[in-house]
Amino acid sequence: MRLHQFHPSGNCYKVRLLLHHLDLPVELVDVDYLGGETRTPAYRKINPIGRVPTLELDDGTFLPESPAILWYFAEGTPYLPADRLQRARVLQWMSFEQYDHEPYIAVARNWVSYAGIPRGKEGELRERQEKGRKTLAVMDEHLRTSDFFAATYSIADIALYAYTHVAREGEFDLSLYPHVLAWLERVRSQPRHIGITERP
Ligand SMILES: N[C@@H](CCC(=O)N[C@@H](CS)C(=O)NCC(=O)O)C(=O)O
Repeated sequence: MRLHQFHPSGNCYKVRLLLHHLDLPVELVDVDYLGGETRTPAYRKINPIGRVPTLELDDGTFLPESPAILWYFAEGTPYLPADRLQRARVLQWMSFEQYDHEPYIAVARNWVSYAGIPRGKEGELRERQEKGRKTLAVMDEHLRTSDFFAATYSIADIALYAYTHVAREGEFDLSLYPHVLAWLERVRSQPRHIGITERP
């Protein structure tokens, strides 16, 4: 099994974190996304949208999109609850992550700390940061009365942790969200947790 990935990407880290929890070995294939490798015809053959991560199964099947990869591995494990409503809760927060979190918090981080702010997009960066702050406030309110996003630690927490714990790299002040900070610690204290820079 191989994971085509860019190591600093939170989307790729989500998958590495779950695989490490599950003690499933994976070969990491580094893709130079900042250098344009995801846009090459060869890469688009394995992922038509041209993004990382892409999972390559042993039979040569490719599965793109971090939520799909997380779901694939979490089935039948404690990281995806069996209860019907709780599964829907996991999907609810994973959808939130893709629509209300990643486009603001991950993109701000990428522009500020990795790729550079595209020319003329300084105003757009401020707008994305404003929307990201609203997202963090929604998370903080949920975590005021809940330890995790569903009833127990799940792939919803893994998906949301990936870019939240490095949100400072996108100029977000996490000290404004005390319940988020406490949840980050709860996630870090889970068995077999690994950090974003570690290579399992
Ligand atoms: N919805 C996708 C988003 C993946 C994504 O945006 N990956 C970025 C790196 S973090 C990428 O490959 N970007 C390449 C590009 O846009 O050209 C997922 O969750 O896997």
